[in-house]
Amino acid sequence: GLNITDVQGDILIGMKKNKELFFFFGIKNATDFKSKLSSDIAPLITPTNALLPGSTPPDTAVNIAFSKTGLDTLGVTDDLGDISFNGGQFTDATALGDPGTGNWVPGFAGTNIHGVLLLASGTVDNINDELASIQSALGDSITEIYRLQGAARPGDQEGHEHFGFMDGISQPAVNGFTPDVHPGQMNVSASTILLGVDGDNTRPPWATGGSFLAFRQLQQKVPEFEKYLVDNALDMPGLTPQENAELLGARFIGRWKSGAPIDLAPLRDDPDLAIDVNRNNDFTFDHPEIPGFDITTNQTFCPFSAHIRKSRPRDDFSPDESFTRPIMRAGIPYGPEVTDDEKASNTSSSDPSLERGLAFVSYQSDLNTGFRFIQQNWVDAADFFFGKSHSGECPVRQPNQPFDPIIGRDSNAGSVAPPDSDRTISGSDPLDKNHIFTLDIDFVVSRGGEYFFSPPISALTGKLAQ
Ligand code: N7H
Repeated sequence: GLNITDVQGDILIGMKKNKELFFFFGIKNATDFKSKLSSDIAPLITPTNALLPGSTPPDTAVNIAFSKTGLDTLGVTDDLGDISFNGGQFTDATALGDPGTGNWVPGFAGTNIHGVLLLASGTVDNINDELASIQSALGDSITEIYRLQGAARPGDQEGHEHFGFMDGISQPAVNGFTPDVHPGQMNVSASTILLGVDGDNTRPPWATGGSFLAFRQLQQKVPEFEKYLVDNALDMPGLTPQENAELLGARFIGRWKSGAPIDLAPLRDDPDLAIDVNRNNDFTFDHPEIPGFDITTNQTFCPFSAHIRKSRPRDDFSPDESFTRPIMRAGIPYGPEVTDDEKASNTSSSDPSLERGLAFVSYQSDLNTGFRFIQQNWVDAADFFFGKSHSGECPVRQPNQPFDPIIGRDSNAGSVAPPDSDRTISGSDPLDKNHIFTLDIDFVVSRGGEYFFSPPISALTGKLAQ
């Protein structure tokens, strides 16, 4: 079985607090750091079992993870078996579809970040207290490079990301860990998330139970997104203009703001469906109940380009999702609510203190088959799904092939076609699948990030402290 007492808490279950701080640091003195890591930090790290229902979670949950240059600095040079981790995210920017690194937060540019502390609590005060005691323990052995404060959105928007959509609904069920599996959840081997388990003998033994953490700071242009939906509202008879704008947004994501999947509620939101865990994930994009329904051409329920379909194609790999790319998502929104001025001008403020978005976190045992694969080969790839181009079987990118309108970029990945700066998609209009939407603005802007290894807790007093 899995030794979950040794697995950091954020990986399988998530620290799930209202506030979460990401504190990125460089290691200045490896010898001092190692000794403090073992004596002072390791005891603070929150294991999975402490977050299970029925246990009393700490006021502030703490996790820690290291970049490749961080492990190198500690003298830990074992190959963990992940090329993307070894290269770091900065060199990966173009491959991920970022238009260069000009928009990157300076701290992420390069390979200076050695590690990240993740602190989660109900209040920022708790987090700051915990951070202060960690910093006083580590003293001059580390230096702060950057910090990002995440927070759940207020009031009834709690759990919703900044565009207004409920997040965190669909997560893989990990065999041997997830207690009750809900219909539609992807069943995966623990080895897709954790290193060294379920027959994976390709990693150093000390890394068993660890996981790679992909961090991305993804800015969201909320007023611009809202305006785009209004300006390009659909034309479904019987719906108000407002409902037609909402419908377009739902078809961009694949779920309504409530979380109800459009594959089951194609025309109108269904709040009861949204909160019913036995139904809100129980769909495949196929509709055998409808005579003649063809999953390879029919987009009336869910467009091929919808964010949740691009990132988890379900029965598009029919019949059994055999080609799965599971990731555990553990992100949190950051930044304030949209201000009245921004609303009135339909424009995001350039004031850095008003930047908002998603502090994206995903865990996987191999970045190149997890986050990176999804972003590069599915989300950014206009010619995915295979054979589902709208304009015929065309190896060259056509202007109407489907990007993910939320996070898709033309990185030219796996495609023979040149990158296209005007993102154009079709399939989003249920009345006319050839209706082309020109996404003349990026609703999500990458501010960069880094790849980390979240080690098993035993390594903090063992391998990493030696
Ligand atoms: Fe996505 N959003 O609000 O638009 N995402 N995501 N994501 N995402 C999901 O089903 C969003 C991003 C996945 O199993 C939902 O839990 C935003 C990246 C995957 O059916 C919503 C951003 C990557 C799923 C959003 C963003 C993914 C998923 C529905 C960036 C990976 C599960 C809630 C700012 C490369 C799919 C849910 C499934 C769901 C949003 C980023 C992947 C609402 C705003 C970078 C695998």
